[in-house]
Amino acid sequence: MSEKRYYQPEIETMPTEQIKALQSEKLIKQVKHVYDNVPYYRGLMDKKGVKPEDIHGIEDLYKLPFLTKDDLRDQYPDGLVAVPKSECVRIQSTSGTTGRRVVAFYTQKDIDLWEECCARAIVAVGGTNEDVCQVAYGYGLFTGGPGLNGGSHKVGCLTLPMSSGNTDRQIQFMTDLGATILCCTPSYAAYLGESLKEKGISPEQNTLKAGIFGAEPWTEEMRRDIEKLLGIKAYDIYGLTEISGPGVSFECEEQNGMHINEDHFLAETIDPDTGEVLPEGSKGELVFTCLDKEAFPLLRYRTRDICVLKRDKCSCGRTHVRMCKPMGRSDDMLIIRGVNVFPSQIETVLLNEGYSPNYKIEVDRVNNTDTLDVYVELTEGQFSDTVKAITSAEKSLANAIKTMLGINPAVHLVPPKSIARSEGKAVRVTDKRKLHD
Ligand code: DLL
Repeated sequence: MSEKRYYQPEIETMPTEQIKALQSEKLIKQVKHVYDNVPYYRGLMDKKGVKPEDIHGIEDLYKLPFLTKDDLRDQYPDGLVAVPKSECVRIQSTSGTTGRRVVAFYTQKDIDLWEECCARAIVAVGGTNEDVCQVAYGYGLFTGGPGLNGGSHKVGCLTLPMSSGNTDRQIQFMTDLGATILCCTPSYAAYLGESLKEKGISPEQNTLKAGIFGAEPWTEEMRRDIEKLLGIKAYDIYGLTEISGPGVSFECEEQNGMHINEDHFLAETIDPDTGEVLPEGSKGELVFTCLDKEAFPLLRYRTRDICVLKRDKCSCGRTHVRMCKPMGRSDDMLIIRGVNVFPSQIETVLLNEGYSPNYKIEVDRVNNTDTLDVYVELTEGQFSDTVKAITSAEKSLANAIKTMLGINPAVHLVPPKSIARSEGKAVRVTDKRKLHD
């Protein structure tokens, strides 16, 4: 891209000292807002002996207590909401089961700021009102579709709200309406690329120029594959429901780390074991404080994503700190086909269905699609069944897991004592995908 483009140039290129001053000013107000309106967080602050008056700027951030996903589950559905319900206009929610879901609330202003973050990401890949933006992230509770849809409107692109799946229709609309920017998960982008190839549509024949891909880990190799398959530049975008959704950070033309929208989200990295704040440049767990959010203003939220922050100058001209691709998680959450999965959810189903807790989970990526295999040991009593009975038991267990997770596993019932026992902690999950470099 020759000409440098920003959606909000004065903010995106603001000198670091100025951003920090802005963050301090917002933090002081936000802590007071949360303390006054969220009894649960007020309780955490009181327990730690910290009052809003103790926060004079971002240098005091470390005094505030952390929030974790457990706090969010504990306060399900609305214990962390900081404004009257009458001021909320939307909820979004994480993938996962009812008990595990996190419900995020938004005021109209929250939605506007979130969409602006997505608009910054679209403009960063060269998007203008001349573009046709095909949004193939899921719509509904998932933040991917609604977030990029809103960003695309703000930029003035012609928006194709395709949602995920139905590949033939995606290809038809992409071709007939001349889509230039594609937004979806990287695995779906790769799948779409393969499907185009099968239909004999070459990368030169499609109208796409850029893609905005995120919501799951992907490698540099996968980026190169997608770029080749679709004949585009493929950009990363990061975010999480708890903090708003996609657009917490996004890649610029340098494709070298994602700029965090620092005017809205204050980022730290911490040691996941001790909670100690690490200097920028060290690998640690990413923690976010929402500086502007009204309805669901999480302070020091532990994302469990492990990554490195870097503040060296970026030649795109943006000054906001960059994060590397997440390098893993400090909990056991897996992201399979875009769905957040905890191994304990699978264990719950097995036990409910009368199986032993001797199982193993294998995740892989075949032809750019995630696979989930669950191996479950039968007891001596269960094993005397016929092959027909076992096959039907596998099917019904697969259905039960699908109901819990929303994704289809391959279930393999295996003979008693055939799954290796571990001497220490059970190692139940093998993730064969190479998800980061
Ligand atoms: O995945 C929001 C999103 C939608 C981001 C569309 C980008 C594009 P959740 O479902 O709440 O929200 O999942 C959040 O997904 O904590 C990371 O572990 C992971 N994740 C998100 N983006 C990336 C990425 C959306 N670019 C969780 N690379 C986060 C690696 C990502 N992991």
